[in-house]
Amino acid sequence: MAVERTFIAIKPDGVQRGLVGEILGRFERKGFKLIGLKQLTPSRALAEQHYGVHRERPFFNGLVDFITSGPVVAMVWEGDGVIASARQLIGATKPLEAEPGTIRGDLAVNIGRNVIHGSDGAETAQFEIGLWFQAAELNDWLPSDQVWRVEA
Ligand code: D4T
Repeated sequence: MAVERTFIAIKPDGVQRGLVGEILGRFERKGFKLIGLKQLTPSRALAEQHYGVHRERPFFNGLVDFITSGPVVAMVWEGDGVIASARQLIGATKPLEAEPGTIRGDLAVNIGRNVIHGSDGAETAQFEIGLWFQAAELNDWLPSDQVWRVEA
């Protein structure tokens, strides 16, 4: 399994509800490596680019209004198969259909307030990391316990 990077964002509802530590902890406990982390209130331009694929959808304006309404915690996580694994940790887009044990399954109800975003594929991850982070904001570091970790 290749080492990948993915973009994860805790949306304004997750920040307002005090879920940042809970969500970060799930990624840490899973064993992924935090490469970049910052809090920002996204500009409308950033949000419209991020959700560009949904531009024609009826929920687009509401989605952009929401994601720009307050602080978002933006992150880059690295690890074996992290893109698909993060989507599993996050759970289905509709929180009522998300499995218990997933972030949305445990912590959300409404599709318009589903707490967290995660890149849905390798190309999207590359695009979103570049959109939200400068290269200098990402830290390539070696965990001190790396020596006993196994290759997948
Ligand atoms: P994000 O992109 O936020 O991680 O969500 P998903 O990848 O799980 O789902 P998505 O791209 O299909 O939807 C993006 C974003 O739009 C909101 N949404 C979606 C909404 O408010 N109403 C809708 O009908 C849909 C399909 C929720 C997530």
